[in-house]
Amino acid sequence: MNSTTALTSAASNLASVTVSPSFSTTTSSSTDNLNASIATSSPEPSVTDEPKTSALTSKFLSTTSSTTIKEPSTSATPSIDWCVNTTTGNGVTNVAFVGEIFCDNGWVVFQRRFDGSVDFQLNWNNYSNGFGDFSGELWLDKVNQLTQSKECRLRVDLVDLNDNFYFADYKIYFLLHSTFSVDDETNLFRLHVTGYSGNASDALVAHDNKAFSTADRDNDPHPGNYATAQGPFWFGSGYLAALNGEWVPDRAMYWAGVEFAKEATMKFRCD
Ligand SMILES: [Ca+2]
Repeated sequence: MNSTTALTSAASNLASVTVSPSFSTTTSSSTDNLNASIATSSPEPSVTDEPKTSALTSKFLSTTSSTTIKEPSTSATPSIDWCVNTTTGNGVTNVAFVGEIFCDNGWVVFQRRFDGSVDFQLNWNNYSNGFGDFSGELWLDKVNQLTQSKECRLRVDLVDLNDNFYFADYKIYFLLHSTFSVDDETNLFRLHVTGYSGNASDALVAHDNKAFSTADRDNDPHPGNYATAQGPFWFGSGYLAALNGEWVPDRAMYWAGVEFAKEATMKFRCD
């Protein structure tokens, strides 16, 4: 095979596995809930917001108020990251078809735990709708919608009990093929992740292509339900990570190789 043939073949293979956008053609109950929440939430600070939103507003006021918010098109543009509307890639921004998201240096944060102030042992509908708040611990819904239309990568940051920092970055793949996505609710928020690098461990290799389970929704192939004791996560017949466990001081978040973490952040970026 000469080089031209090889390139042609490689391009053909890439095309054959390209994920086609699906969020725009999918309507689910969670999408309806999202639309409902969008209708009642404003991207602009409001003094009438409830306390936790006020804290959020206060913390990020300097970022959001100095930023000219551009409304992105509802049709995704492959070269624009979801956090492009913040001048620094930090703080709260608005994505037209899902509402507010929280950006950390260009990454969309969808799970963050550091003090146990939010109960993560919650049910399916809680995870489907999201919970917590941008200034504290949170679980963001919308991940399936944001990761269906672009090439996205995942990063997990962990701090263990001795203050050692670990990360797992899922980004290495042929060309720009996506290394992270989450299916929609009808497909049980199934996780797709590959391309590990980092100093933690490739714990999520055991969770790739697994459905999400909660205590009230057992979607794992295990005879029991791992989510009952380990907290909601993408479980298979075994597990190497469980980052949404019930908060027992110092033991809420498990990651093979790190063992227990006291802080965890899961975030993604799409290009
Ligand atoms: Ca099961």
